[in-house]
Amino acid sequence: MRRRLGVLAALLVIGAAGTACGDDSSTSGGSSDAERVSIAITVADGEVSPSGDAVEVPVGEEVDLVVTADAPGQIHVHSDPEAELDYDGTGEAETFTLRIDRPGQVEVESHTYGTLIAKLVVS
Ligand SMILES: [Cu+2]
Repeated sequence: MRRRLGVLAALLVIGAAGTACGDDSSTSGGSSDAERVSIAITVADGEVSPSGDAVEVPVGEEVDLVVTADAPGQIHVHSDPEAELDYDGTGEAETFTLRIDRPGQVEVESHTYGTLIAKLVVS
């Protein structure tokens, strides 16, 4: 599936190059100005929010999980490789930065409370 997309993309690139032959002024690929995704996660009195929201995340871009909790715990990110984020739960915001290099769906769970916090839709 991904390989076929890759071939398609390569064909499109060849087609584009044919029309702009010899013109190398287009330095493409700068996606650094993309809006950074930040997900605020709150844990209070054993309740975790959000609970299962789908969040669109660009592939390969950094994502901040900003955790504010009233007790220590752990967030589990079902990425590949997985990430286990231990937060201190001091009531102060704690920021964890992720980057997911592969398209797909990544679940962010609270293993402390057994809930789904968010689903990252990476594309
Ligand atoms: Cu998990």
